[in-house]
Amino acid sequence: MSATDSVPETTPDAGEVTGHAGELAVAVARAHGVETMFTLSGAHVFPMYDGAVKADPPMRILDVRHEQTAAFAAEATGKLTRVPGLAVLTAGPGVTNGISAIAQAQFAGSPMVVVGGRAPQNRWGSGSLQELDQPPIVASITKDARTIPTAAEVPGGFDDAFRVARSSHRGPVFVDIPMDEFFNTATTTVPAASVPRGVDPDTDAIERIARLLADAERPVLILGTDVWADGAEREALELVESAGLPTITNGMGRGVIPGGHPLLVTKARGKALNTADLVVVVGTPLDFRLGYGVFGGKEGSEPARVVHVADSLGQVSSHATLTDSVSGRLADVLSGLAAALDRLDRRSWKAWVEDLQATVREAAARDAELLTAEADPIHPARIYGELLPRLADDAVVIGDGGDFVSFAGKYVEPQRPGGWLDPGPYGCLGAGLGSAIAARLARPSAQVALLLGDGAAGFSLMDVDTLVRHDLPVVMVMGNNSAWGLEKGPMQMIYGYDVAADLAQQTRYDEVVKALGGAGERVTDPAQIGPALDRAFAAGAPYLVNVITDVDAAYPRATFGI
Ligand SMILES: Cc1ncc(C[n+]2csc(CCOP(=O)(O)OP(=O)(O)O)c2C)c(N)n1
Ligand SMILES: [Mg+2]
Repeated sequence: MSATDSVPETTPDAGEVTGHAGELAVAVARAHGVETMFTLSGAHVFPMYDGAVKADPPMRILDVRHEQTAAFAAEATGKLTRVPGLAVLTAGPGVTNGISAIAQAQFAGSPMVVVGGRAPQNRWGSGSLQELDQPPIVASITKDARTIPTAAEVPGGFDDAFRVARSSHRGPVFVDIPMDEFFNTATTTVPAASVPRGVDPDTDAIERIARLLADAERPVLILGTDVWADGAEREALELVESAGLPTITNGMGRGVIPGGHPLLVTKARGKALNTADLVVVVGTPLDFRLGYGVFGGKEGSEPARVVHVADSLGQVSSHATLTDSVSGRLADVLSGLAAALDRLDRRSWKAWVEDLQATVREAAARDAELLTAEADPIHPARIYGELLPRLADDAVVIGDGGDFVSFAGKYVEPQRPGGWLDPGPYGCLGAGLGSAIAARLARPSAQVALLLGDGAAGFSLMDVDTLVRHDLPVVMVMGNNSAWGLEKGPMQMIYGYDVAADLAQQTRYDEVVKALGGAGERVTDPAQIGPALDRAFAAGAPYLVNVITDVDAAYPRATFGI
């Protein structure tokens, strides 16, 4: 885990400084723990570059080939390091190109600050280049979006932006600075950077929820992204182990309970959620990924009681029928629940846990068949059969694709939290290269494996150029079924035919990566996947393993997210 995972709660007040707005902005970002700005050049934001170059030590400038990559890299940095990522986007099209990633950060609760260039104030209304009023455009997909009107207000405005982005519930903040003021100089103070501590949870509610757990016969705990984002991963594991609670993880909650742990029952998810009598959901919304918060009631059981635990009041579900809820610092909620449960007499969950464990074993045996499939064309699951044994405990695994990434969600059970990046509930294709760039920087010595659908790759593959220019080795593993598979299957199901779902056959994306200065190969024989992955991990360069897969091996999907 990188040094940026631990940020001091406050940094000393840097005192009075004189500089142009870019220098002031960089000083504030650095005080908040930012190490890199992700950007694509535009004159409106030159002062940020000058500020980065002249800082002591200089701040890293990571320049990309599409602003979506800069913004996705900032989002992924926020997810991985829990320090807001910083994207610097030039005025107008630079900002609008970053919008999907900003929306994704809002949906996923990822802390990030996006700095936009802005046409000069002294010409506003005269039609200068890219004169776009940006805050109203991004207001609905950010926690805050505003123009900082003068250089002297930059330190305060930036500090606010970082504090808002990293306070619960986390998310993106947008600021822009008119060009004339960006180049202007001011003498001002750079405030001490403080990390918001979150809200104290209601201890009565914790006692009530502990009582519900103690009385439950078939409880299930679900741990989501905010368990990691809120720094509650240790307390979560302690609660699970001290109480013996069967647990399912999703999003960045994956790895909080390590893969193979006897209480991790994600592989028995259907049985667990269909027949539980109490489901306690922590740090993730009750959205389509969790059946909108309706559990139990199957196989002759009663509907389950549902408890929602969130990092902040606004995150507590308003649509689901909740038996109880609590909001606030998740570490305090989880340690409070462990302590309260310890004091209570509770039913034994032994038979329930053993039942789920038996289901996990059956599912694992079924998985093993596909993971070792010899099928020709290759079944996408076989790729994971080869990848899993090659992943180290601290690997960062990133998914950008449809069905191919759904298979990853099924088979990859990380050993540690903070190493799994999926797009989250916004589900935007194209985050792949930006996320991989961020992961390589945030975890310099870890494996970074980017799982790419052939369709998804089209959104960001040009940023292999960025990997090459900045010497960032990443292993890209492509499930190439020559189609938008996740759309082809459902369209067939609904209409009996499909259109707009096929891509060119077996495109040599590996040759594209080579042309950009990386390396790669195509694989058509299942026995060659493993050796190809070994070469990729040993390459020390951006490397694409382009595995040609069976388009008919669709992911067996129970929900389409509607
Ligand atoms: C930006 C964006 N456009 C379109 C979609 C709709 N979509 C979801 S999955 C998918 C297919 C992805 O194809 P590919 O990456 O090749 O993965 P496969 O399903 O074939 O494994 C599409 C088009 C989306 N989620 N995001
Ligand atoms: Mg595909």
